[in-house]
Amino acid sequence: MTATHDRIVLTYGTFDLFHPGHVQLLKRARELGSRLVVGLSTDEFNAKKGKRSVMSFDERKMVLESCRYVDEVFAEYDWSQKLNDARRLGADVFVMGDDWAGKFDFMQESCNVVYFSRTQGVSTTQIKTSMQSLTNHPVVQTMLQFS
Ligand code: C2G
Repeated sequence: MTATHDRIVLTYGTFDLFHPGHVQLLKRARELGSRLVVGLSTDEFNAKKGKRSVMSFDERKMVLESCRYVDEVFAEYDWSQKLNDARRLGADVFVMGDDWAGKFDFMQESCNVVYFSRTQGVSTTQIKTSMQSLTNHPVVQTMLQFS
């Protein structure tokens, strides 16, 4: 087993509206090795996932690359690329939040699979909903009419 200080960790996601749940996942993933590589979902792949991100791929990539726990970001464009990515990158550990528990066990063919518990109370969906209720507020509606 590669020592922690040499381990490459791999994870994937959309990371839209970057929030503490994302940070916590990336922090814990990075602690498992010396290098964390992230497959970032392209806008086209998100459409396949039935997701539409607020921020574009380039914007999400810029934010992710600014995160102290992330060493490299590459494009995730399909469900089928993970094993090839792991081999290409020499990944020792594959990490996802446990909303994906069991879904990527096939990755054990190439690396250790770790599912971290999701951070409760925060999600991109919740942020979007809060923003929506703000813009629907009568005071904001009035302000928007005169802006
Ligand atoms: N996450 C978390 N806690 C939250 C929200 C997200 O731990 N409150 C984790 C998710 O479990 C995931 C990562 O943060 O491991 C990124 O979450 P998303 O951007 O929602 O990623 P997703 O759309 O689930 O894409 O091929 C895998 C997909 O690309 C995963």
